[in-house]
Amino acid sequence: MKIRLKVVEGSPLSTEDLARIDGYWRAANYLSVGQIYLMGNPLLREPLAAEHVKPRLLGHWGTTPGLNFLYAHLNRVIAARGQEMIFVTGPGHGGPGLVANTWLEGSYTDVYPNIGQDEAGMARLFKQFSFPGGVPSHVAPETPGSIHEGGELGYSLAHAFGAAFDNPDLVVACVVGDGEAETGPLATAWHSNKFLDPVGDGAVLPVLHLNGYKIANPTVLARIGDEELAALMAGYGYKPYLVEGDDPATMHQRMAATFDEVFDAIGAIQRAAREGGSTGRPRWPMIVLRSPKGWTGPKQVGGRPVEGTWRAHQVPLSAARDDAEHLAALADWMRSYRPDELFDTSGAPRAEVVDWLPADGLRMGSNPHANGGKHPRSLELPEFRSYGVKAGETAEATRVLGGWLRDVVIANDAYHNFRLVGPDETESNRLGAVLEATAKVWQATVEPVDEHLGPRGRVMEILSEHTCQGWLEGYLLTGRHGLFSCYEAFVHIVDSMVNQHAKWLKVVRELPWRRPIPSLTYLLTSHVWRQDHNGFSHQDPGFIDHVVNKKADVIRVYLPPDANTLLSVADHCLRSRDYINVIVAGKQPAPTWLDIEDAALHCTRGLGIWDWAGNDDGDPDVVLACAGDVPTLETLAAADLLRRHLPDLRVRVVNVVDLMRLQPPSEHPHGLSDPEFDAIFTTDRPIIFAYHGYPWLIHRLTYRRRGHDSLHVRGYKEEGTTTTPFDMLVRNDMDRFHLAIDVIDRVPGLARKAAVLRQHLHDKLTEHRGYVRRTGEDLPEVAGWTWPV
Ligand SMILES: Cc1ncc(C[n+]2csc(CCOP(=O)(O)OP(=O)(O)O)c2C)c(N)n1
Ligand SMILES: [Mg+2]
Repeated sequence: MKIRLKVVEGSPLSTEDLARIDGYWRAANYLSVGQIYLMGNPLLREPLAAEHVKPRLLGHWGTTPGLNFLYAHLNRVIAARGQEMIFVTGPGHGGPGLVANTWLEGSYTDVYPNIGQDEAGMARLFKQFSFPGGVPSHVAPETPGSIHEGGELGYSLAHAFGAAFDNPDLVVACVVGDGEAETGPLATAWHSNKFLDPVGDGAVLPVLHLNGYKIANPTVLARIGDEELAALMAGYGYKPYLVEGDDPATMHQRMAATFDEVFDAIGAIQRAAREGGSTGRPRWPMIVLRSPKGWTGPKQVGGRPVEGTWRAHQVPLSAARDDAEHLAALADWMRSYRPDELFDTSGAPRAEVVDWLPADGLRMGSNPHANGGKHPRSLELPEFRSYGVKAGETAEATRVLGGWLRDVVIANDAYHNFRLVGPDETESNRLGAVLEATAKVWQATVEPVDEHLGPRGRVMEILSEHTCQGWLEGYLLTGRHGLFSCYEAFVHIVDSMVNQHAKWLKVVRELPWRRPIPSLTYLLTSHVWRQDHNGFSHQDPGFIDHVVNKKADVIRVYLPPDANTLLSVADHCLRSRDYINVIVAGKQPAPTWLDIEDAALHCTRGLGIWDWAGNDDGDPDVVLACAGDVPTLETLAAADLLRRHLPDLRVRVVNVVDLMRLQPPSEHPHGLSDPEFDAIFTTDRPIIFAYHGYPWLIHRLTYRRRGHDSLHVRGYKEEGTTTTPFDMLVRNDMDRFHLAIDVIDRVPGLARKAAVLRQHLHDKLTEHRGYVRRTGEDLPEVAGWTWPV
């Protein structure tokens, strides 16, 4: 079978419709160019002069006319069908286009009343763009209707699908840049169609914007020929359409005809699944829009072709302020849109340009889905205390959490507002209990050997951390809730996406019109200390270091030491909004230190003295601090050793759940005050801190504390391999024997007194090394150690 890009014939637009849509498109283009270049004379009512042109010309023209073209035609679809739709702009550098469209439709003025639909408003609209104190050049949080900045390319399609899940009435139109399509995250996001349920989910309409170029190069997809491109898209499971050309009138007819057919097709797929009981994976449509980069802009500048080439990417007439020829070309270019036909004497868009746009509730710039969700509701969270484990019992923390999450799924089943995402690790991470209540979504073929797969469900698994992250972000940005469970080492794959989401969250805090969204919560498990059968490649606790670089207002890091504290932390995180929560917790059998009430109290404090584990009587000789489940166990084992062998030594044990408590309150909203910190950690006693991750982070967080000079941190020093759990600790000097030696070395006067014990501890390490190499197991006294009751 020869696969082709389908071209739809037809001229559905009447002469009037054509004039309206073209007028609207010209207006959007005019306003886009105005934003890039002008700081005065917005309607060109006087001859364009150098002082009207911004001194720094910043922005991207090339992608913008194509975006405007699509926005105009989607408006036609929305108005004709009453279709709920949002617009995801992959090439987010086309910011002026989305600002122009939302201004034309009125959404912009709704949220920024000072940017009115008149000449003064237009002047401000132009000047503020890429201008100090103004708005960014991308489709940033400041842009109404946006859930996707598009600054870092690659995430549009995953975001679009995330927004469409559980929104059955919504269509997410997603423009994918042909350069963007070369990125790994975008390339794999096409597969999202195997996870979209035509019954319970909405639709995504991908439009591959094949303008042929990136910044200075052609794009791969523009140079492989239509046949290969069609085969690629068909291979991804889509039915590809082509809209190609550069003559505006012809292109308007083609686009309208194609959208008519494509939206009919989307409706037919949904009806067949929802009413006709059709099952099986639908072949959703996608569109290739092949139009010139910088369409309708200057054809040539300085004798070189610009329109339809990579030279149109940014600012084609870059010397418009200083060069008379560029200035004249800019004036000609802007006048080519015939602004007098588009704007009335007050500067408002003329009625015929905008009177056909969608009604208030359906404008893409003010669609509630893109601002906190249409029906946002908090999760129903079952009482986590009922899932607690008795103190002293051994439990697998994530398995305990899984039981609670199963019931979170059940409690919210009716609201379709909770999803768990992960790269095929739900069961490996011991959260499998959720599958008692729901399926793993899978629209592709199911074989008898498969378990728990179904066309719809709450669990989303694809071996692409990028796609998981993108889906979840899209889901959260449209007001729903979720959890990303991931191996600790591999969550680094989405470092960059986290950066972008953190930036988004920082900026929305300054935008009063943006509604809060549920937090992005990670459960990082299968962590560095327990990679018993995977070894070094799977050992990397650095994600915490990465996220703490972000704005403190946005970041929360939790290291619950046992199953009960994990329950409490997870409950807290799923209630929170506008944060990125990182929870690191183990999945291996481990002791439960606190009963559920104490766990809840401890988590509320964020860190605290475990008086039952120490004997300091208010005046410690040494503080043993710990953060993380494995470091906590080692610290308690060290405390036990010291108390048995050095009964006169006064030991204080401090456990840290909320890492950001270590920072001063001036740096993080969770920061402990200095007097509290000093009271707990002392200002002058040695602090031996066993930390889950790279030890330097603890220094970074505490460097201003008075007791910092006495702080000695043990953690992961990049010494990893496939070995026993305890050997991992020994290799990184964080085992109980090293911790006890650290105490002996640092408490003044102890070295001499405890010399024999020190020697004994060293001997233990020697014994350990021999034993693990001989037997492949940890010393029974180590593996079998429990807290003495
Ligand atoms: C991940 C990433 N890498 C590089 C860039 C720098 N960059 C900005 S725009 C662009 C070209 C984009 O081309 P395309 O997606 O085709 O967009 P359009 O042609 O519509 O401008 C590049 C490489 C980026 N923004 N993000
Ligand atoms: Mg391109």
